[in-house]
Amino acid sequence: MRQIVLATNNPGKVREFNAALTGYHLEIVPQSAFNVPEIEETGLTFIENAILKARNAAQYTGLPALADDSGLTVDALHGAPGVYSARYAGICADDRLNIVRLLNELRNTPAEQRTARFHCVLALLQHDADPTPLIFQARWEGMITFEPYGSGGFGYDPVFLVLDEGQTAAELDLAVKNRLSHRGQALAQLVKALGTSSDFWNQATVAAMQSTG
Ligand code: ITT
Repeated sequence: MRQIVLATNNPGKVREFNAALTGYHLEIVPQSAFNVPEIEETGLTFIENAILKARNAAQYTGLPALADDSGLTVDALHGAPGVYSARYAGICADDRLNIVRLLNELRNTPAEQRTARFHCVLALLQHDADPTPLIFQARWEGMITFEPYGSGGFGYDPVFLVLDEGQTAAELDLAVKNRLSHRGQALAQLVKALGTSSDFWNQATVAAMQSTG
């Protein structure tokens, strides 16, 4: 089993990674198992923040690290909340308060103008000084509803209407969400790339041997 530290403190993401990556000879260990300290997300792009988080976890654990930086962009809000999705209602915000703010910002926006999408960037670093991180990104189109529906998922899922399904992301089974979602699609790219790249693992092994002396 190849061990990778998952550089997230979001239990919703951990659930989705575990479900999507079972059966691939990867042992995905959340960074909480190593007490990795949280790093400030100072980037202006999902890519910068994903690399910051993966590098932090790789540095702390000496393991290859995978990070997910993701968020929602809403056309009527000129792309907000974007990279600030997790803290849209303030630094101490939770999912419920973020949704309250989003629905409030959109209170005068009619149904047809409520187009939005989730973005996911995955960054996989072999070690903390890896100059060639593997980056995978995907998006998932939808519309913002006028009120929340469903109790699954996390974040903005209860207000993210998936048009083809006629349901919000919070009403979908985890397996269905993982097949369609921004994260599921980015993970599928990652699995495909790792399946064809023994090089990644060879370099990660060398880096781990060097860091343990
Ligand atoms: P980590 O940085 O520890 O991974 P985080 O929640 O702070 O956790 P981000 O900075 O990437 O992660 O913020 C992503 C936010 O975007 C997340 O908190 C949700 O509000 C939203 N989001 C991302 N993916 C989502 C999904 O699949 N469903 C609903 N909301 C999602």
